[in-house]
Amino acid sequence: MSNIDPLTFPPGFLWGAATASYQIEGAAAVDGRTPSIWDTFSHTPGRTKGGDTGDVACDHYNRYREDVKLMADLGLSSYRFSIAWPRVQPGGRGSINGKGIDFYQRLVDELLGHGITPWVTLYHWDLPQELEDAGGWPARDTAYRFAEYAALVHGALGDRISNWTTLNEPWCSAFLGYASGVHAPGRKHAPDALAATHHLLLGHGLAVQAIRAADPAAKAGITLNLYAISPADPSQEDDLDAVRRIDGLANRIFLDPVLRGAYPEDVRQDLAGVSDFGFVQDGDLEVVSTPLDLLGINYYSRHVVGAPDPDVPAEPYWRASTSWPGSEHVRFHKRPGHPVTDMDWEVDAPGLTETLVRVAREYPAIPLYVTENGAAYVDVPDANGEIADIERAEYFDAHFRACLDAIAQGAPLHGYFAWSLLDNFEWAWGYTKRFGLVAVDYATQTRTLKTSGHRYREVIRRNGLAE
Ligand code: PNW
Repeated sequence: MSNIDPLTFPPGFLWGAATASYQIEGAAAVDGRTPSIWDTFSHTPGRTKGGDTGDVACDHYNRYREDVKLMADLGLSSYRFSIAWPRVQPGGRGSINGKGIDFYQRLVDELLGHGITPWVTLYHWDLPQELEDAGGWPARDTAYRFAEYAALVHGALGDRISNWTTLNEPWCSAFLGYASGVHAPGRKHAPDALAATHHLLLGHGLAVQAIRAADPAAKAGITLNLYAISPADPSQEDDLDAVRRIDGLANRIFLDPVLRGAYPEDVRQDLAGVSDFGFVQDGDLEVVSTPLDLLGINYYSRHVVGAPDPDVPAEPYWRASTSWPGSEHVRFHKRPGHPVTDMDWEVDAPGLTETLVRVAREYPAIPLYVTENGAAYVDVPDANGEIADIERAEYFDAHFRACLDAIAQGAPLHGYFAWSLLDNFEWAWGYTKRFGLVAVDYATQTRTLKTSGHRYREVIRRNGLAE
């Protein structure tokens, strides 16, 4: 895929924006929806910033028409959203809930009516609470329940949707959900995180098979949050080994089983004291590695890691050792003077190029999509109520360039989804972190396109960058 003009994307490049059900929908208890693990978690005191919940969020359930209009104004070619499992199959078992699926029917029709391709994620973290009560992802049965749910949704929407993503970021579901417990369901038992990893991937494979059985032409994939990783000091053996370990737990523990059909041997050894991987049954890895049509990559930042260092300051949760079983002695570093976003994540656009090129070189050929990329910053409206979010606009611009660099180096990148269309419920951070191209005033539910949104519209219009 070589480009004549180095600032132009390949013809047909997909330009999108992404959201997730629990982060935007609200309407948590209407039309038969039952609680998900995120309802339970966010309603448990002390779990989210300020006790924020997704009860109302962006009220997208009631305002989706207005939101689709915003997408059309931006010129999006695609919209990535997720389906709330407890809305369409309350409790995670049994038949489809007509009122719940009807919302997605209306949303999809609205998108298609505006020429926007729906890009569906089946699971963006809102597991029905009943399934968590029955064991959650550490229980093998949840994988079968997920495949059944996938088949139900496909049966209802398969005639109008061709792109299916099974899971969003299983690393977060497994490690933040069951090891460090900073995400729902908030459990803190490292062996469970490994069992959850396997059952998420098994559920993914089973779901792909169910969708393919119903429609051989359906396109199916998974979205992983991948990281560029580098050593604090490349001359130190210990730091290089820390890179190997964190790359193993963040990237390869998902990429290898899904794209190569095996868990990485070194990762299994690192984890020997945590889990014997006894949950892997004969035939599972064939299911997990069911061939895919595409891989979604969510990229935000780089991890810089090294051997333990008593001078390295205390860790924020996503660098906390509890999120990285088997790598407890690794230290995550913050490079002095390096720019960070409001999440305290380092801005590292070359890491996106590196990640895309690495996947293209090291794994079997598969079309790649950036399914999330974006930045939280504190937005300050000016006197006219406009939000001149220059830092976010520059973050996006740098990452568009990183995509072009990856394409120039041969990565088969076919699309890019900005995270996020709207400011929304940022999980454990509640409403305190804003990622939107569109600002949301939660008191009035007023939407305002930010400067980054205006600039994104120009990029989409040109299918490239201005200079
Ligand atoms: C992703 N971490 O979450 C999710 O897919 C989105 O729902 C979310 O809003 C977005 O990125 C921004 O956070 C992540 O701690 C949450 O490493 C936490 C981590 C990574 C991704």
